[in-house]
Amino acid sequence: MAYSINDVLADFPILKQRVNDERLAYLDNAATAQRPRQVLSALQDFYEHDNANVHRGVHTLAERATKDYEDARSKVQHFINAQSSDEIVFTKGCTDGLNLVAATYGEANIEAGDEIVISIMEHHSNLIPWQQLALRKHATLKYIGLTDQGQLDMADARQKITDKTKIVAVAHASNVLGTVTPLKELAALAHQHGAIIVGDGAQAAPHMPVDVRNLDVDFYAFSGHKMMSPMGIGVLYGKASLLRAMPPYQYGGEMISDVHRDRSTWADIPLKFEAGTQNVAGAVGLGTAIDYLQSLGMANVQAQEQKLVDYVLPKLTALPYVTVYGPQDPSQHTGVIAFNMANLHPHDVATALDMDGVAVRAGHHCAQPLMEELGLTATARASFYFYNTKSDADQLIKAIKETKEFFNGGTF
Ligand code: 7TS
Repeated sequence: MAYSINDVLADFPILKQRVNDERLAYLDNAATAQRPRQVLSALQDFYEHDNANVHRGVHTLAERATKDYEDARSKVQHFINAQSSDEIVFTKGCTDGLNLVAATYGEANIEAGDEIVISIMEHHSNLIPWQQLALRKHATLKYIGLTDQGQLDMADARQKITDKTKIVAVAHASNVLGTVTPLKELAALAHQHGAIIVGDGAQAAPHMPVDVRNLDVDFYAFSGHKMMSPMGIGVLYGKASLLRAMPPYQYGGEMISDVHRDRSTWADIPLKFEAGTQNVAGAVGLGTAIDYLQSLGMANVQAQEQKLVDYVLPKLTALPYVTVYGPQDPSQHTGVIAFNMANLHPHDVATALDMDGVAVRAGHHCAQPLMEELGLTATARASFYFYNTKSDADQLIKAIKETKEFFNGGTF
C-alpha cells in the first residue's frame, strides 16, 4: 500500500525550511539524500547508550556496539537479498567499494592482454579504478556505447564482451541520463564469457528493489548517504567464494587472524576487508535508513518517483528552450533528469533556480567521458526522491520559466 506523503514529510525537518525566501524544493537527491528524524535519533541513541569500538571488547558497551553493527549488516543483507551477511562488506561509500574490487580482485586476476568492459555513461568512480588497473596491467579498457535514447546499447555490449573480457563493470542506473541498465542480462552475458560483473548501485539501491541473487551480479557497490544514512558509510556486496579468494584491501587492526614478525594470516570475510576502526554509527544509521525504506516498501518508493517523473518530464520536454537528456519516455526514465536551457550555462541555471528555492546540481556530474560523447561540457540536473511532491515539480517548472525571463526578457 502506498504511504502518506504528509507522514513522510513530517520526518524530514530539513525540507520544511525556506531558502532565499522561498519554499525549499530539494531536487539534488542524486548527490545526497536527506536524513529522516529516525536516522538522526538512531545516531543520538547509539552515542548516548552504546558507543564503543566493535569486535574487540568484552565489556557490555562493546558487546552492544558490536551487536548494533552486525545487526546493521544483516539488515543490508536482507535489503539486497544476499545469501549471507558475510557477503556484506562495510565501506566508506560506493567509490571505496569499487576501488576495493579493482585493487584486490582486479590486481589478482587481470593480466596483460585481458579486457575490462565498462559503459560510456559511468560515473568516474566506476571508470577511473578500471582505467588505472588496465594501465597498470597493460590490459584494454572498452566502453559499451548508448542508443539514441541514451540507453545502454545491448547490441554493442554483445560485441564488446568477448572471451578476452575478465571484468564487466556497469552502473545499475545512470546519474545523468536517468536510465536503468539491463544488469541481469549483462551478468548473464559476462558469465557466458567467463567474466565477472560488478554493479554500481549508487543510483539504484536507494530507489528500487534490488535482489543481488536474482541479478546474479558478482559484486554490487552503493553508498549509504544517497539513501538517508550518514555520509562515510557504504556497502560492497560480493559473492562469498570471490571475497574469500581475494587478497585484502588494507592492512591493520581487526582484519587479521594471526600476525607474526615475518608473516600474517587474514580474518575470514567480511572482516578481512574491514581494517581499522569502522564507521559503526554510520552503519547503525544505514540500518535505520533501511528500516525506514522497508517500512514504506521499495516498490512504493519506486512507484512514487515514477509518478513524479510521469508528471514533470512531459512538462519539461514541452518547453522549447529546454533539452532533456536520456529517454524522453517517462516510463524509461528514473527520477534523475539532466537538462539544459538554450545556451545558458548550467551553473547560471542552477544559481537562478536556487534564487527560487530549487536545489539542483550543475556540472559534468563526474561523468566527463559521457559529456564528451553527448557533445556537452555540463548540464543542470534535477533528481527526485520518494519525499518529493508535485509541488516540488511545479516549483521547478515555474523557476525554469522565471529563469528564462530573467536571462533573456523571455525572447530566446
Ligand atoms: N556511482 C554513481 C552512479 C554515482 O552517481 C556516484 C555519486 C558514485 C558512484 C560515487 O558515490 P560516492 O558516494 O562514493 O561519492 N554520484 C554523485 C552525483 O551524481 N552527484 O554527486 C555525487
